[in-house]
Amino acid sequence: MEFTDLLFAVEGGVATITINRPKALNALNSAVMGEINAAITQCKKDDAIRAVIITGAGEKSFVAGADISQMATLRPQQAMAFMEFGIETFRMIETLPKPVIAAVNGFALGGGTELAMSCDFRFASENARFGQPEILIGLIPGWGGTQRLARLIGMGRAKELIMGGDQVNAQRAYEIGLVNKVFPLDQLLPEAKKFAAKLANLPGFALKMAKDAINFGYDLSLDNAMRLETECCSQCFSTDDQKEGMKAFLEKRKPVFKGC
Ligand code: CO8
Repeated sequence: MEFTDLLFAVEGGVATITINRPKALNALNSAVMGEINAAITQCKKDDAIRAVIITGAGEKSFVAGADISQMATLRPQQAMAFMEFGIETFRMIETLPKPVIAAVNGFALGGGTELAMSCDFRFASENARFGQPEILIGLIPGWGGTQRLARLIGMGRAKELIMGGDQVNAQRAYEIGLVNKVFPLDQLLPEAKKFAAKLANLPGFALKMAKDAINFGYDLSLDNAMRLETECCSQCFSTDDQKEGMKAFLEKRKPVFKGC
């Protein structure tokens, strides 16, 4: 696939999507959002892709937010259309039937934090900074930030970031559960790739079921969520990988998973 503002590479079952507008600190305009949407669609369609990494070009920024120069003159209906497309695209990432890692290499502000939160895992470089500074430009988050941030770090801390507009560094983001791991910048992508390669070789259907049970069970009652877990877990028994995993355990050997 040909992209203008993204780099898209697939190696060893892992797709790496690099947002590539470093002069604008990888800010997301509608063209970039369209390309992210297309790249995620490709990741969904291609069975050879079993894990995805999303990162930003350069050493300074993952994504510095939605493109303010594009947003400045939007009328409410245009703003709503831009928001709805972003919501749809980030939801595609969140519900992609494959694991997605955000490798956050610097600023992840506004739409950058929102993009990272739509991924399953957030790995951050030591120079990463997170925040929802929309309030400082007379807005609130519009790509899911009010909801995903509160779910990830709790209402009180989410309100502090969203209503106060403060940023947090990588270490603080780790402490409040916003990121999974922190690495020196030069180790970030290698570590993300190592983890993605590990995921790419795990039973793919079971990974999808785990993701579905967590994502779709989260807002259900405990009883209904347990029911969903039962369904997701029982479906794993229809796969070759489940048979192979258990057989290999009993035969005291390493399993060879096929991803089905
Ligand atoms: N949009 C457009 N351009 C940007 C953005 C952005 N979000 N962020 C940085 N840039 C551009 C700058 O304008 C500058 O361009 P130029 O060189 O042409 O002047 C270039 O990137 C470099 O930026 P700085 O010179 O400002 O670099 P600094 O190191 O001094 O500062 C910061 C870096 C702190 C990241 C600073 O650039 C900044 O504060 N950026 C804006 C961060 C922000 O407010 N993000 C939130 C945006 S709103 C949002 O994401 C809402 C999402 C939901 C939207 C719904 C849509 C309708």
